[in-house]
Amino acid sequence: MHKLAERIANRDLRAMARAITLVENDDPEKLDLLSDLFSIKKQAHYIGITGSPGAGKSSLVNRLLTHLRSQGLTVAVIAVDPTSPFSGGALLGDRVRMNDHFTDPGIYIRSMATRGSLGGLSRATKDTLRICDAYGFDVILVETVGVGQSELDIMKVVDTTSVVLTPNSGDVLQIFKAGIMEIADLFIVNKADLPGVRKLKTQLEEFMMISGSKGWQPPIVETVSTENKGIESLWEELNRHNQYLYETEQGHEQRKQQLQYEIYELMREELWQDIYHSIEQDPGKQNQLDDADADPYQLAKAWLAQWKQGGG
Ligand SMILES: Nc1nc2c(ncn2[C@@H]2O[C@H](COP(=O)(O)OP(=O)(O)OP(=O)(O)O)[C@@H](O)[C@H]2O)c(=O)[nH]1
Ligand SMILES: [Mg+2]
Repeated sequence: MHKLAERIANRDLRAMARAITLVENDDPEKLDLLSDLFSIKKQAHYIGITGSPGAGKSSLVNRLLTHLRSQGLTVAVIAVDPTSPFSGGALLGDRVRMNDHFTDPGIYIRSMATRGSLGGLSRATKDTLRICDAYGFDVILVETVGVGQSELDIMKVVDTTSVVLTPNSGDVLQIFKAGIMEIADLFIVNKADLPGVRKLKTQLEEFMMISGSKGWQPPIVETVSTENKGIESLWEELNRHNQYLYETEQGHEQRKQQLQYEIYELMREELWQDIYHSIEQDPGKQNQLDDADADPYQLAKAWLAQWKQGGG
Protein backbone atom coordinates (compact mmCIF):
# COMPACT_ATOMS: atom_id res chain seq x y z
CA MET A 1 0.00 0.00 0.00
CA HIS A 2 1.13 3.55 -0.77
CA LYS A 3 2.78 5.24 2.24
CA LEU A 4 0.34 8.14 2.16
CA ALA A 5 -2.64 5.77 1.99
CA GLU A 6 -1.37 3.98 5.07
CA ARG A 7 -1.04 7.24 6.94
CA ILE A 8 -4.48 8.38 5.83
CA ALA A 9 -5.93 5.07 7.01
CA ASN A 10 -4.43 5.96 10.39
CA ARG A 11 -6.22 9.29 10.28
CA ASP A 12 -3.20 11.47 9.63
CA LEU A 13 -4.61 14.83 8.55
CA ARG A 14 -1.34 16.08 7.10
CA ALA A 15 -1.08 13.01 4.90
CA MET A 16 -4.56 13.76 3.63
CA ALA A 17 -3.62 17.33 2.73
CA ARG A 18 -0.46 16.03 1.06
CA ALA A 19 -2.47 13.54 -1.00
CA ILE A 20 -4.78 16.30 -2.22
CA THR A 21 -1.81 18.37 -3.35
CA LEU A 22 -0.40 15.35 -5.14
CA VAL A 23 -3.68 14.96 -7.02
CA GLU A 24 -3.80 18.65 -7.91
CA ASN A 25 -0.31 18.41 -9.35
CA ASP A 26 -1.04 15.34 -11.47
CA ASP A 27 1.67 13.36 -9.71
CA PRO A 28 2.58 10.13 -11.57
CA GLU A 29 1.80 8.14 -8.40
CA LYS A 30 -1.72 9.49 -8.38
CA LEU A 31 -3.63 6.47 -9.72
CA ASP A 32 -1.86 3.99 -7.45
CA LEU A 33 -2.47 6.13 -4.40
CA LEU A 34 -6.11 6.72 -5.28
CA SER A 35 -6.69 3.05 -5.94
CA ASP A 36 -5.26 2.18 -2.51
CA LEU A 37 -7.44 4.84 -0.94
CA PHE A 38 -10.49 3.57 -2.79
CA SER A 39 -10.13 0.23 -1.05
CA ILE A 40 -10.40 1.87 2.37
CA LYS A 41 -13.09 4.46 1.68
CA LYS A 42 -16.25 4.19 3.72
CA GLN A 43 -18.95 5.65 1.48
CA ALA A 44 -19.35 9.19 2.63
CA HIS A 45 -22.22 11.23 1.21
CA TYR A 46 -20.85 13.62 -1.44
CA ILE A 47 -23.04 16.71 -1.61
CA GLY A 48 -22.61 19.51 -4.13
CA ILE A 49 -23.88 23.01 -3.49
CA THR A 50 -23.89 25.37 -6.42
CA GLY A 51 -25.61 28.63 -7.27
CA SER A 52 -25.01 32.21 -8.31
CA PRO A 53 -22.53 34.38 -6.43
CA GLY A 54 -24.01 35.63 -3.19
CA ALA A 55 -26.94 33.18 -3.16
CA GLY A 56 -25.95 32.10 0.32
CA LYS A 57 -24.01 28.90 -0.34
CA SER A 58 -21.36 29.50 2.30
CA SER A 59 -23.91 30.57 4.89
CA LEU A 60 -25.81 27.35 4.19
CA VAL A 61 -22.66 25.25 4.40
CA ASN A 62 -21.88 26.91 7.69
CA ARG A 63 -25.33 26.11 9.10
CA LEU A 64 -25.20 22.57 7.79
CA LEU A 65 -21.81 22.09 9.41
CA THR A 66 -23.18 23.07 12.79
CA HIS A 67 -26.23 20.84 12.33
CA LEU A 68 -24.23 17.81 11.23
CA ARG A 69 -21.68 18.22 14.00
CA SER A 70 -24.52 18.32 16.53
CA GLN A 71 -25.49 14.89 15.22
CA GLY A 72 -21.97 13.63 15.70
CA LEU A 73 -21.15 13.51 11.99
CA THR A 74 -17.77 14.61 10.68
CA VAL A 75 -17.67 16.90 7.64
CA ALA A 76 -15.18 17.97 5.00
CA VAL A 77 -15.84 21.09 2.94
CA ILE A 78 -14.23 21.54 -0.45
CA ALA A 79 -14.54 25.02 -1.93
CA VAL A 80 -14.09 25.09 -5.70
CA ASP A 81 -13.85 28.25 -7.71
CA PRO A 82 -13.63 27.39 -11.41
CA THR A 83 -13.27 31.02 -12.43
CA SER A 84 -9.98 31.42 -10.61
CA PRO A 85 -6.85 29.50 -11.69
CA PHE A 86 -5.51 29.58 -8.16
CA SER A 87 -8.75 29.68 -6.23
CA GLY A 88 -8.26 30.99 -2.73
CA GLY A 89 -10.22 34.16 -3.32
CA ALA A 90 -13.59 32.62 -2.61
CA LEU A 91 -12.31 30.80 0.44
CA LEU A 92 -10.74 33.82 1.97
CA GLY A 93 -14.16 35.39 2.28
CA ASP A 94 -15.57 32.13 3.62
CA ARG A 95 -12.82 31.82 6.16
CA VAL A 96 -14.25 34.66 8.14
CA ARG A 97 -17.65 33.02 8.35
CA MET A 98 -16.38 29.52 8.93
CA ASN A 99 -13.98 30.64 11.60
CA ASP A 100 -15.90 29.06 14.48
CA HIS A 101 -15.26 25.63 12.96
CA PHE A 102 -11.53 25.87 12.53
CA THR A 103 -10.49 24.29 15.78
CA ASP A 104 -12.91 21.36 15.44
CA PRO A 105 -11.08 18.15 14.39
CA GLY A 106 -14.37 16.79 13.00
CA ILE A 107 -14.23 19.42 10.28
CA TYR A 108 -11.85 19.88 7.39
CA ILE A 109 -12.00 22.86 5.03
CA ARG A 110 -10.00 23.13 1.83
CA SER A 111 -10.11 25.08 -1.40
CA MET A 112 -9.30 23.46 -4.70
CA ALA A 113 -6.84 24.88 -7.17
CA THR A 114 -6.54 23.92 -10.83
CA ARG A 115 -2.89 24.70 -11.50
CA GLY A 116 -3.46 23.70 -15.10
CA SER A 117 -4.19 20.10 -14.16
CA LEU A 118 -4.68 18.09 -17.33
CA GLY A 119 -7.57 16.14 -15.92
CA GLY A 120 -9.43 19.31 -15.12
CA LEU A 121 -11.00 20.63 -12.01
CA SER A 122 -13.85 18.13 -11.83
CA ARG A 123 -11.42 15.22 -11.92
CA ALA A 124 -9.29 16.73 -9.15
CA THR A 125 -12.43 17.38 -7.14
CA LYS A 126 -13.61 13.77 -7.43
CA ASP A 127 -10.20 12.50 -6.34
CA THR A 128 -10.25 14.88 -3.40
CA LEU A 129 -13.67 13.58 -2.36
CA ARG A 130 -12.30 10.05 -2.39
CA ILE A 131 -9.31 11.09 -0.28
CA CYS A 132 -11.54 12.72 2.34
CA ASP A 133 -13.78 9.66 2.22
CA ALA A 134 -10.83 7.34 2.86
CA TYR A 135 -9.82 9.47 5.81
CA GLY A 136 -13.24 8.84 7.28
CA PHE A 137 -15.37 11.95 6.92
CA ASP A 138 -19.07 11.11 6.98
CA VAL A 139 -20.28 13.94 4.78
CA ILE A 140 -18.37 15.91 2.17
CA LEU A 141 -19.73 19.23 0.96
CA VAL A 142 -18.52 20.76 -2.28
CA GLU A 143 -19.26 24.44 -2.67
CA THR A 144 -18.82 25.87 -6.13
CA VAL A 145 -19.50 29.39 -7.34
CA GLY A 146 -21.53 29.97 -10.46
CA VAL A 147 -23.92 28.16 -12.74
CA GLY A 148 -21.95 27.56 -15.94
CA GLN A 149 -20.34 24.62 -17.74
CA SER A 150 -17.49 24.10 -15.27
CA GLU A 151 -19.91 23.96 -12.36
CA LEU A 152 -21.97 21.48 -14.33
CA ASP A 153 -18.92 19.23 -14.70
CA ILE A 154 -18.05 19.50 -11.04
CA MET A 155 -21.59 18.64 -10.05
CA LYS A 156 -21.35 15.43 -12.06
CA VAL A 157 -18.92 13.98 -9.54
CA VAL A 158 -21.08 14.27 -6.42
CA ASP A 159 -23.90 12.03 -5.23
CA THR A 160 -26.39 14.77 -4.59
CA THR A 161 -26.42 18.05 -6.47
CA SER A 162 -28.20 20.92 -4.78
CA VAL A 163 -28.77 24.22 -6.47
CA VAL A 164 -29.26 27.37 -4.42
CA LEU A 165 -31.65 29.99 -5.76
CA THR A 166 -32.90 33.25 -4.34
CA PRO A 167 -36.19 35.08 -4.95
CA ASN A 168 -36.24 37.78 -7.63
CA SER A 169 -32.75 37.01 -8.89
CA GLY A 170 -33.50 35.68 -12.36
CA ASP A 171 -31.39 32.63 -11.47
CA VAL A 172 -33.86 30.06 -12.76
CA LEU A 173 -33.49 30.97 -16.40
CA GLN A 174 -29.71 30.95 -16.17
CA ILE A 175 -29.74 27.56 -14.51
CA PHE A 176 -32.09 26.22 -17.13
CA LYS A 177 -29.89 27.50 -19.95
CA ALA A 178 -26.75 26.02 -18.43
CA GLY A 179 -28.35 22.57 -18.31
CA ILE A 180 -28.14 22.43 -14.53
CA MET A 181 -31.86 21.76 -14.27
CA GLU A 182 -31.33 18.24 -15.59
CA ILE A 183 -28.73 17.31 -13.02
CA ALA A 184 -30.19 19.05 -9.96
CA ASP A 185 -31.35 16.62 -7.29
CA LEU A 186 -32.58 19.28 -4.94
CA PHE A 187 -33.41 22.97 -5.10
CA ILE A 188 -32.76 25.25 -2.18
CA VAL A 189 -34.74 28.47 -2.15
CA ASN A 190 -32.56 30.47 0.20
CA LYS A 191 -33.32 33.97 1.45
CA ALA A 192 -36.89 32.78 1.82
CA ASP A 193 -37.37 35.78 4.13
CA LEU A 194 -37.39 37.99 1.02
CA PRO A 195 -40.50 38.52 -1.15
CA GLY A 196 -41.01 36.49 -4.34
CA VAL A 197 -40.67 32.97 -2.93
CA ARG A 198 -43.98 31.74 -4.31
CA LYS A 199 -43.23 33.08 -7.77
CA LEU A 200 -39.80 31.47 -7.79
CA LYS A 201 -41.23 28.10 -6.77
CA THR A 202 -43.84 28.24 -9.50
CA GLN A 203 -41.16 29.08 -12.06
CA LEU A 204 -39.01 26.23 -10.82
CA GLU A 205 -41.86 23.75 -11.07
CA GLU A 206 -42.58 24.86 -14.63
CA PHE A 207 -38.97 24.45 -15.67
CA MET A 208 -38.80 21.06 -13.99
CA MET A 209 -41.75 19.91 -16.07
CA ILE A 210 -39.99 20.96 -19.27
CA SER A 211 -36.74 19.31 -18.20
CA GLY A 212 -38.49 15.99 -17.66
CA SER A 213 -38.15 13.50 -14.87
CA LYS A 214 -35.29 11.10 -14.23
CA GLY A 215 -37.13 8.98 -11.71
CA TRP A 216 -36.37 11.27 -8.84
CA GLN A 217 -38.52 14.32 -8.29
CA PRO A 218 -36.19 17.08 -7.01
CA PRO A 219 -37.70 18.59 -3.87
CA ILE A 220 -37.71 22.32 -3.24
CA VAL A 221 -36.54 23.30 0.23
CA GLU A 222 -36.94 26.79 1.63
CA THR A 223 -34.20 28.13 3.87
CA VAL A 224 -33.23 31.33 5.61
CA SER A 225 -29.62 30.66 6.41
CA THR A 226 -29.17 33.92 8.27
CA GLU A 227 -31.85 32.77 10.74
CA ASN A 228 -30.93 29.08 10.68
CA LYS A 229 -34.34 28.18 9.24
CA GLY A 230 -35.01 25.12 7.09
CA ILE A 231 -31.65 23.47 7.74
CA GLU A 232 -33.17 20.36 9.31
CA SER A 233 -35.56 19.85 6.38
CA LEU A 234 -32.65 20.39 4.03
CA TRP A 235 -30.66 17.64 5.72
CA GLU A 236 -33.69 15.32 5.66
CA GLU A 237 -34.10 15.79 1.92
CA LEU A 238 -30.38 15.31 1.28
CA ASN A 239 -30.59 12.07 3.20
CA ARG A 240 -33.67 10.99 1.34
CA HIS A 241 -31.81 11.40 -1.93
CA ASN A 242 -28.90 9.36 -0.65
CA GLN A 243 -31.31 6.57 0.25
CA TYR A 244 -32.82 6.81 -3.21
CA LEU A 245 -29.37 6.34 -4.74
CA TYR A 246 -28.54 3.27 -2.71
CA GLU A 247 -31.90 1.64 -2.21
CA THR A 248 -33.77 1.93 -5.49
CA GLU A 249 -33.35 0.41 -8.93
CA GLN A 250 -33.20 3.84 -10.59
CA GLY A 251 -30.68 5.04 -8.07
CA HIS A 252 -28.55 2.02 -8.80
CA GLU A 253 -28.77 2.76 -12.52
CA GLN A 254 -27.72 6.36 -11.92
CA ARG A 255 -24.69 5.30 -9.91
CA LYS A 256 -23.74 2.84 -12.61
CA GLN A 257 -23.78 5.59 -15.21
CA GLN A 258 -21.69 7.79 -12.98
CA LEU A 259 -19.14 5.02 -12.56
CA GLN A 260 -18.93 4.51 -16.29
CA TYR A 261 -18.51 8.24 -16.85
CA GLU A 262 -15.71 8.26 -14.30
CA ILE A 263 -13.85 5.36 -15.90
CA TYR A 264 -14.09 7.02 -19.32
CA GLU A 265 -12.81 10.28 -17.89
CA LEU A 266 -9.87 8.56 -16.22
CA MET A 267 -8.97 6.74 -19.39
CA ARG A 268 -9.24 9.91 -21.39
CA GLU A 269 -6.97 11.71 -18.96
CA GLU A 270 -4.34 8.96 -18.95
CA LEU A 271 -4.36 8.74 -22.71
CA TRP A 272 -4.12 12.48 -23.12
CA GLN A 273 -1.26 12.73 -20.62
CA ASP A 274 0.60 10.11 -22.57
CA ILE A 275 0.08 11.78 -25.93
CA TYR A 276 0.75 15.24 -24.54
CA HIS A 277 4.08 14.30 -23.01
CA SER A 278 5.25 12.45 -26.10
CA ILE A 279 4.59 15.56 -28.18
CA GLU A 280 6.07 18.03 -25.71
CA GLN A 281 9.28 16.04 -25.59
CA ASP A 282 9.68 15.96 -29.35
CA PRO A 283 11.48 19.08 -30.67
CA GLY A 284 10.81 17.98 -34.25
CA LYS A 285 7.10 18.38 -33.68
CA GLN A 286 7.58 21.75 -32.11
CA ASN A 287 9.46 22.86 -35.23
CA GLN A 288 6.58 21.81 -37.42
CA LEU A 289 4.50 24.44 -35.67
CA ASP A 290 6.75 27.20 -37.03
CA ASP A 291 5.30 26.68 -40.49
CA ALA A 292 2.62 29.35 -40.79
CA ASP A 293 0.68 27.16 -43.20
CA ALA A 294 0.81 24.03 -41.05
CA ASP A 295 -2.32 21.96 -41.64
CA PRO A 296 -3.75 21.10 -38.20
CA TYR A 297 -5.76 18.15 -39.59
CA GLN A 298 -2.74 16.53 -41.18
CA LEU A 299 -0.55 17.18 -38.16
CA ALA A 300 -3.07 15.77 -35.70
CA LYS A 301 -3.41 12.63 -37.81
CA ALA A 302 0.33 12.26 -38.28
CA TRP A 303 1.22 12.86 -34.63
CA LEU A 304 -1.40 10.43 -33.45
CA ALA A 305 -0.16 7.80 -35.89
CA GLN A 306 3.41 8.30 -34.63
CA TRP A 307 2.29 8.06 -31.03
CA LYS A 308 0.50 4.77 -31.77
CA GLN A 309 3.58 3.40 -33.50
CA GLY A 310 5.69 4.36 -30.52
CA GLY A 311 3.76 1.81 -28.49
CA GLY A 312 1.19 4.27 -27.18
N1 LIG B 1 -31.84 38.03 3.74
C1 LIG B 1 -31.04 36.96 3.69
N2 LIG B 1 -29.72 37.13 3.42
C2 LIG B 1 -28.96 36.02 3.37
C3 LIG B 1 -29.46 34.72 3.60
N3 LIG B 1 -28.46 33.83 3.47
C4 LIG B 1 -27.35 34.54 3.19
N4 LIG B 1 -27.64 35.87 3.14
C5 LIG B 1 -26.67 36.95 2.87
O1 LIG B 1 -26.24 36.88 1.52
C6 LIG B 1 -24.87 37.28 1.43
C7 LIG B 1 -24.06 36.22 0.69
O2 LIG B 1 -23.99 35.05 1.46
P1 LIG B 1 -22.89 33.94 1.22
O3 LIG B 1 -23.19 32.82 2.12
O4 LIG B 1 -21.54 34.52 1.27
O5 LIG B 1 -23.20 33.55 -0.28
P2 LIG B 1 -22.32 32.64 -1.26
O6 LIG B 1 -23.31 32.04 -2.19
O7 LIG B 1 -21.45 31.73 -0.52
O8 LIG B 1 -21.45 33.73 -1.99
P3 LIG B 1 -20.16 33.47 -2.94
O9 LIG B 1 -19.32 32.41 -2.33
O10 LIG B 1 -19.50 34.79 -3.02
O11 LIG B 1 -20.74 33.06 -4.26
C8 LIG B 1 -24.40 37.52 2.85
O12 LIG B 1 -24.43 38.89 3.09
C9 LIG B 1 -25.42 36.80 3.70
O13 LIG B 1 -25.58 37.38 4.96
C10 LIG B 1 -30.85 34.60 3.89
O14 LIG B 1 -31.38 33.50 4.09
N5 LIG B 1 -31.59 35.74 3.91
MG1 LIG C 1 -19.28 31.32 -0.74
